[in-house]
Amino acid sequence: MNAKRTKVPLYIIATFLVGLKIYIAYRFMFSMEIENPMQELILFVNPFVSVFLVFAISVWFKKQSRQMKFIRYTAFILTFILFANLVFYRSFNDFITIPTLFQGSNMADLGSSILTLIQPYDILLFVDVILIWYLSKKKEDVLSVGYQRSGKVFALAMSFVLLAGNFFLAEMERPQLFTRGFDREYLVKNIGLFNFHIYDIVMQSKTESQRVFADGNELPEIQNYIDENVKSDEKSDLHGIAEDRNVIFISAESIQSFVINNEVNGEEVTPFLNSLTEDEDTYYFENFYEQTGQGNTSDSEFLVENSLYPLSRGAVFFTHGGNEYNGLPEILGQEGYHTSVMHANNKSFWNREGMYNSLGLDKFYGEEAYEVSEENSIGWGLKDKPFFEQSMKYLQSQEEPFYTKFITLTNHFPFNLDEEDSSIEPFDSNSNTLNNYFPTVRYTDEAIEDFFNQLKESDLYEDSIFVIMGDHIGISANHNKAMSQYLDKEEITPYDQVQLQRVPFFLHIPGHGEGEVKSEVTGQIDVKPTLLNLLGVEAENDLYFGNDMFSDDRKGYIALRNGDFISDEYISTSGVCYDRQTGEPIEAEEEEANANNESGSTNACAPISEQVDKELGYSDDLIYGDLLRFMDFEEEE
Ligand code: GP9
Ligand code: MN
Repeated sequence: MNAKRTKVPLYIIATFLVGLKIYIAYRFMFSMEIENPMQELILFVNPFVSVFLVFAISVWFKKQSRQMKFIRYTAFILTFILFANLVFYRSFNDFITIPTLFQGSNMADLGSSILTLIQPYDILLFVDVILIWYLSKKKEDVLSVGYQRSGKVFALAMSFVLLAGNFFLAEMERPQLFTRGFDREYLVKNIGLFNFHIYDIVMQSKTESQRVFADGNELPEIQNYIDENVKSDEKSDLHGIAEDRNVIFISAESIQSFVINNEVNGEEVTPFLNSLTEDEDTYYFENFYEQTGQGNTSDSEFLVENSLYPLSRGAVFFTHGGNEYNGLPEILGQEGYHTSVMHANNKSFWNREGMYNSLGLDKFYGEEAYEVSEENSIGWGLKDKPFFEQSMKYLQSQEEPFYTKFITLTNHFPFNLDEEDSSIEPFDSNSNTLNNYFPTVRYTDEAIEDFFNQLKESDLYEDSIFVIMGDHIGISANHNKAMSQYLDKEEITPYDQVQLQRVPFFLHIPGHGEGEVKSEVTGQIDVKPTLLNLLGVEAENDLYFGNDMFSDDRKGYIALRNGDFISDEYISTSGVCYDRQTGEPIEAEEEEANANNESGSTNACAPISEQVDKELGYSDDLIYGDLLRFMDFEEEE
C-alpha cells in the first residue's frame, strides 16, 4: 500500500492537466495580447499556480474517497468557469464579473447569438475532466495521499509560496496592478482567471459597503472638482437655438465611425448618413468617442442621460438602477417636456424599466407596444424598418415638446439579415462578423432614411431637432485581422484600437443652415450638457463630467472607461502615450523606465492621466455611494 503511494498523486496530476489546459485556452482560445517574454512566462505560470492552490486543499481530507470527490468536482467546476468565460469572451471580448452574472436575463435573451458562440471543439475542454473523473473513481488507492500533518502544511505553504511568486512577477510586470485594476484582461493575464474572480468578489463587496457608509460628506470635494475643472460659464453661440423644440434621438446600434464615408466592394456603406455629413442643417462630429464599459447600450444611455461615467465593472443600469439621479428626462420634464423611449425589446433587458424610472422618464414603449412576427423580425427582434414605421403613430401622439429616444436593434451581433433586406454584399475576410456587419449597417442606414422621410411629411419635422449617435463599437478587437484587411493597414495598433472607438454623432437642426463637420474631440459624456445648452435649459447645480460640444471652453480630453484618454494632442492607451497627429508613441523608452515613478513627470500624458483617474474615481464615488440622494436639484425660482 505504501509503496503504491509513491506514485504521482491525483492532485498533482490534476494540477498539471487542468493547468496546461488553461494555458492552452489562454493562448489559443482567448485572444490575449502578449507583448514580451515576461508576460508569456507569467501567462504560462499562473494557471498552474492557481489550480494548485485549489487542488492542494484535497490533502486535508482524511478519507480517500472524499479527496477524490473533491478533486473531480473541482476539476469540473474550474473547467466550467473557464468555458463560461470563453463563451462570454467571444461575445463581449471581456471576462465575467459578479455584476454581469446578475444579468442572467440578458444571457437568456442572447438566444441566437449564444449558439454561434459555442464551438464543437469546446468539448475538448472537458477531456481532462473525464480522465480525472475516471482516475478518481478507479485508482483511488494509488492516487490519493495520506500525508502527516507536516506534509499537509507543506502542501499549503507551497501553494502560497507559488502564489506569492506569481504576484511578485505580476507586480514587476505591471506595477499597481491591483490598485488600478481597470483592465480585466491584464488582471487575468497576470494572476489567472480564478484569482481574478476572487479579486472581483472582494471588489464587489467593497463597493457594496460604500453605499451603506456614504453620508454626503464626500460631495463638496467632488463639487469643487467639477466647478473648477469641468463646468464653464461661457455659453456657446448655439445656446438656446432649439428652445422648446422636440428632441428626436436615435441610438444607432453598433454603428462605428469607420463606416461613414467609406465603401465596401466599391459601394457606399451608409449613403444616407454620408449625405448628412454634407447637409447644411447638420453638424457631424467625426472625433466623437463611445465611452461605454460592460453595459454596452445601457452604458451609452447612462452616459447620455447623466453625463456620468458608467462603471468599470458590470452594467450600472443593473447594479445601481435604484439610485437617485438627475437624468436628462427628469430635467426636461421639469421644463414641460414629455419624455419617452421606444425600443422593441422587453423592458427587463438591462433593467431598463427600473432605471428609466430612476431617470424620471415618462414612458417606455417596449416590445408589447409593437407588432412583432416571424416575418418582420430577425436576430434580436423587430427589424429597424418596421420598428420606425410602427413608432410613427406613437410619436405623433406625443404631446409637444417631447424628448423621445429610439433604440435600433437590427445591426447587432451576430449581424444576421434576410436576403431581401440586404442591399450590399458582405465583405470578404476571415471574420464573418465583420463581413456581415456592412449589409446590416446599410439596412439601419436605410431605416433611418425612411424614418426621416416619414417625418418630413409630418408636421413634426420643423419643430424638432435630431440626434443620431452610435451606441458603442460593433466589431471588437477579436476581428482585428479582418479589420486591418478592410482598413488596408498592416496591423491594428493600440493607437488604431482607440481610434476605432469613434462612433458617429450627428446633430440635425432643420432650417439651421450652418451645419459642418466638426473635428473637436468629443464623446458621449458631452451629450447631456450639449442638449441642455441647445434647448436653453439651465441646470446649474447639476453634477456632470461633460461639456457643451459647441463651447470653446471644454476640458480638452475624453476619458475612456478603462482610463485611456484622447486629448487634442495625445492618445493614451495601455500606459503608452501617443502623438495624436502622427500616431507614434512619445518617449516610449523613457516611459518604461519611469513606470514606477508615481509623479510620472516625463510622460507627456501623465498630467491628463492623473486627472482622468481622479474624474473616473469621483464619478464612481457618486454612483457607489448613491451620493446624488443627498443633493437638491430642483432649481430655486
Ligand atoms: C437590447 C439592445 C442591445 O435591448 O439594447 O443591447 P447591447 O447588447 O447592444 O447592449
Ligand atoms: Mn448596443
